[in-house]
Amino acid sequence: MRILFVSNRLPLVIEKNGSDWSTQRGSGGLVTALDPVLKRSGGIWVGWPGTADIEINTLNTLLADFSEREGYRVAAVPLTAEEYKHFYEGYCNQIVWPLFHDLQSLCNFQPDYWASALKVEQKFAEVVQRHAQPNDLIWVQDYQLMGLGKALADRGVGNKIAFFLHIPFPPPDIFCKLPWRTDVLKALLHYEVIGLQTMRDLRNFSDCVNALLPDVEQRRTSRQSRMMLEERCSVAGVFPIGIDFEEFAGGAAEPRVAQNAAELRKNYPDRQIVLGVDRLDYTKGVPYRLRSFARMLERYPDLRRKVTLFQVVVPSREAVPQYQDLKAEIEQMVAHINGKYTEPGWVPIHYVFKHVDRSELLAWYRVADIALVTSLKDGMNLVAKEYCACQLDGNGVLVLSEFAGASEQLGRWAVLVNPYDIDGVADAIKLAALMTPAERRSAMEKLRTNIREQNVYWWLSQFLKVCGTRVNDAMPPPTIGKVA
Ligand code: GDG
Repeated sequence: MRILFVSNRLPLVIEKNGSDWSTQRGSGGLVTALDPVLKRSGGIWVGWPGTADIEINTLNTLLADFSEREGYRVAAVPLTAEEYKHFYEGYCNQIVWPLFHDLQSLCNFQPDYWASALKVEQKFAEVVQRHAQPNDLIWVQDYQLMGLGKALADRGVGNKIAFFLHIPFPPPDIFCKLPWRTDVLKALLHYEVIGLQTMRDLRNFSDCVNALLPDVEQRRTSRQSRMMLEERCSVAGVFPIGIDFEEFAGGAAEPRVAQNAAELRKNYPDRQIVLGVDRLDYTKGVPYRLRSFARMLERYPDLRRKVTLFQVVVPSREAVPQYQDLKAEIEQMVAHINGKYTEPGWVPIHYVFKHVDRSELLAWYRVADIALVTSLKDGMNLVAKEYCACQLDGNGVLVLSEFAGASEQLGRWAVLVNPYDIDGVADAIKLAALMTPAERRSAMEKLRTNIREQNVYWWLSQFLKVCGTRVNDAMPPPTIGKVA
């Protein structure tokens, strides 16, 4: 069975240097995970190419070159500048994203955005239909395309169609704020398989279906719910996404990364490095984290000069006004805290606002004594898993938000926090900083074992099994094994 992946963005970045265009492979766990499956199954990836400013023939040539180089086909869904604005910036990022992260006060429920979403779904459906072969599994990714399954069914596409939601699914009292709640829920039930990250999300989804679609008959087991409406049946299940553990652990062991890590360590002698790595996004809880860090310095003066927070914020969605405000807020807070606490030879917060290259990121993961993952809500949070994978010496401590999906899997061995509890997070940083080497190593070993076993290939195989694909045909061999 061939897989046809659909995501909002294609797995590539198109760049212009002077008058020349080029493509680079996109980064991130999803691309790493899906890439070998696509190559093996001769699959195809459908999505928006990431820019509206390119002439169609140039785009087609670029995509053909990319396909040749990567070993699988990609097909573009071109969007106009207005569609980008109303669908992507509007419907996706000013409605669904904040609402599904329980932040309904940040939503902008513009009716035009919904109209645009319906139009864009039709555009995606048209391209998918053009490229789908009769036996393809069509696998749609993430919140931007919740309605695509219905758009495909309406066109008579008879393939098996599955969906995976990377972000949380909200509880009914929040989901019901969505003006198009019933349409979205009914549309989701056109997927045969609906993948969710955690039990929390499955429970919320199932409760929303109960509340809004009482005619749907549900049969629940602990990790799945079979939902039947008229002649259709969908299976909603829990599939926590993993990372390519070996790739991160192996990358962290590379000589260049090891040297980089040793140099970083030399710059922070006798000091614990506390690391935060986040996309610029209000869901990641960076301002609360900074407040907690400052509170820790205030309450525990003995820890001053002994800890330094290295905070990376990666630019993201900067056209959306709330993201611009967030950037300004973070910068003001960093300046304020540093202004208040800096002493000769010690600056409390090192702040970086850029995309750091992979080897630098791995060096930070490897060297950091504590990782602070304090999202207000998160589907999973891959940074938490990547950090542990790169902890080759096993000395690091993971401080993890109880509202990140990762906490369901990793919470037993992390220092769990409520990210809104400023005193609680301040105390958790202190607790982490004072943990003994034996305590740290014992917890980190268990974290790493879990993340290695439930890696991204495990995630794929669990999902494909429920879809009824011949897993071994679509999958690369599992990479569970010895690591450094
Ligand atoms: C969504 C859900 C869910 C970050 N900074 C740099 C960099 N990164 C990479 C990390 C990691 C990825 O970005 C971020 O992944 P997260 O999972 O933390 O968050 P989202 O982007 O919000 O992802 C989330 C995920 O989908 C998967 O299902 O876990 O809950 O919100 O891979 O490594 N990479 C490099 N430089 C950086 O500066 N190279």
